[in-house]
Amino acid sequence: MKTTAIVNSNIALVKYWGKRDEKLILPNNSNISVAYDKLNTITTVEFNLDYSKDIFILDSNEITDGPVFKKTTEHLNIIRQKAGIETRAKVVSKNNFPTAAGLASSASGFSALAFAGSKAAGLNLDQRELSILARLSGSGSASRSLIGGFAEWMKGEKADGSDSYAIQIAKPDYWPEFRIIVAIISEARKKTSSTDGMNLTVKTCPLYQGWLNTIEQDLENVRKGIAEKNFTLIGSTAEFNCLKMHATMITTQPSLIYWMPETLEIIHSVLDWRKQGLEGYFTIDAGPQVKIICLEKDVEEINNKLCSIPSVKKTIICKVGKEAILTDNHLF
Ligand code: 2P0
Repeated sequence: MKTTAIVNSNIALVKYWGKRDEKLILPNNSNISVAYDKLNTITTVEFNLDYSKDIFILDSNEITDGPVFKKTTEHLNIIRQKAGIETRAKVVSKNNFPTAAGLASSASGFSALAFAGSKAAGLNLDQRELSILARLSGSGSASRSLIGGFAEWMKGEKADGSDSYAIQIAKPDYWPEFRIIVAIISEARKKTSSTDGMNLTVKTCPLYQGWLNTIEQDLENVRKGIAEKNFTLIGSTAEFNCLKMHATMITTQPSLIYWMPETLEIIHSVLDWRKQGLEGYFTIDAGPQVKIICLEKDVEEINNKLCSIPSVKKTIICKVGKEAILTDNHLF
């Protein structure tokens, strides 16, 4: 009854921002991501009659209350119900990158919980069922993280969410030259969670409908860009999509400004470098970090330039990551 999963985090090229169903975590729009090979969560889950309550240890700290604890126990309840057991669990989880700082820790974290938890409970779910379970954990982007490679989370049409799950649209080794550079400028936790932020945007942002109106075009461009390995099409679409999402965040009431001055400094630098012929495109999630996508031929030059910006604390150069795996290297 003890299982350990390793799941890569992911970065969206077409973002998920807003839900059509808050309880089932169903998105207003389909979205496409690529897995990071170097950012991951490792999670061990054990169901054991010796435990009188669920225990959750994240990055060496025991969590006993708050939204993350609530989501974790609720997710364990879903797994218990599916497996027909009532046993309590111990969950130990570690991220190899800063938690809740805009690097999609909830995506890999809840995905790893779904994968390790369902196996530990004796369930043998296929990829579609796992993607749905990961989404129900309370983090929509978790549905994409198990998949690896390039993944599309289809918004689906059904009220019960049975057609809302992620599929792989290109394998991890499909595009060996594809790179994502993560520039870390702050390791502070964000002030407004994605869940709260996107709900506020849907309720109060006057530009939100405009965001939804242009999504299909962005999805089409990114799918085409992947199929044809047209990097310019993917990069320019992803950058534009990110700016549109942030436009809705900024015009939410009260305003959600995830950028810091250093974020803008990198944005301007990437735009300048591109004018000089260095092809990188930025994308930013619900946090201050900037991720730059580029091809192998330019990665060293872009990374050197990034590292020469004083506010960049460190960079992590990633290739396209693989699907989730199970391991016998348990955390306890
Ligand atoms: C994404 N983000 O597509 C977008 C871009 C953040 C900005 O998915 O409410 O933690 O738990 O479903 O999955 C982060 O949102 O939010 C996210 P919930 P989640 O990657």
